[in-house]
Parts: sequence; structure tokens; C-alpha cells
Amino acid sequence: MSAPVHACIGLGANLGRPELTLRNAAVALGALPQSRLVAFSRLYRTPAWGQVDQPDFVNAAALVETGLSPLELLDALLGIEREAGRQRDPDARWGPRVLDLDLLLYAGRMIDEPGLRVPHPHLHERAFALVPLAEIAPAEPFPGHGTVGDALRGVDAAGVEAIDASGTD
Ligand code: PH2
Ligand code: MG
Ligand code: MG
Repeated sequence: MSAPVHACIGLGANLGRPELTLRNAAVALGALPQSRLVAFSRLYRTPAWGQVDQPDFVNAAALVETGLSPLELLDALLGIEREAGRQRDPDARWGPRVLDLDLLLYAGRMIDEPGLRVPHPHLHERAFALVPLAEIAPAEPFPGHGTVGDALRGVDAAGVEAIDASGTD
């Protein structure tokens, strides 16, 4: 295993039982091989971005310390999505989903490989991803944008609200 690095993962869902699905996904992230879940954000209710005619999302972020390579980690994330019942519709790029796990940042690196671009190409413009991530990892380097906290100052976070932890879905 290579030396462990920090990876940031964005979680989102707006079909089924999103809050339960995200909590289960946090457990699955903690069980990844060669990895440790360092922090998990609160859950946030967020207005749909990109394709707005769909239900609100529940979003969260995870900080993981991992010895997996970026592509190994991506593969593991897709496995967790499948376990949650995600069925990929290639025509519905920004459509509703049971669970979406995006590799947002990896060790402050820029990666451009088939099927994987890191930092996530839309991270700098998405309050639904930056607000939860800044809660747990504000100082994480975000190539091209300084840190996560710096990038958060460039987005409009209106409508991104933490969900009361005492509630259930
Ligand atoms: N994911 C998308 C498209 N739009 N909007 C919100 N609020 N949250 C998401 O996770 C999300 C989205 C595609 O992955
Ligand atoms: Mg996504
Ligand atoms: Mg995705």
C-alpha cells in the first residue's frame, strides 16, 4: 500500500430514502480497504443544481485517509453506489439518483484519466458540495482554487441547509 493520503468524497441522493442511504454510505466508506473515515459532515438539504425539475437532494461530504489509488478508490465508490441500488442511465447526466458518490479531491493532486477528473470539474461552482466539505475539511488543498474554504467564498450557498440531526427520513 502506498502512503495514505486524504481524499474528499461528495455524497448525494434524491430518490428512495436519501438520509438513510447516506448514513449507510458513510458506514461503507469507513469499511473501505486500506482506508479510514476521518470525518463525515452533517446532512444538508439542497435545491437541485443543473437540472432543476427534480426533487431536492440530500448531500454530505466525507474525508477519508486512504492507501487506495485514485482509480481504485473510484472503483470502490461505484461499488457502493451499485450496492445501494444505483442504476446508471447514460442519458440522465444530472438526473435523480438513489446514491451518487463523487471523488472531489485526492491528495491535492490534479488527475485527468479516462473516467476520472480530479478535482471534480464542477466542485468550485457547487455550493451543495462545498458547504458540507468545508464543514469537515476547510483547509484541504483544492488545486486552482486555494483551499476548500477559499472556494466556498466564491459560491452562493443560499438554500443549502443542514438537516436537524434529531429528525428521521
Ligand atoms: N448532483 C447532480 C446534479 N445536481 N444537485 C444537488 N443539489 N445535489 C447533487 O448531489 C446533485 C445536484 C449530479 O451528480
Ligand atoms: Mg455527482
Ligand atoms: Mg457521480
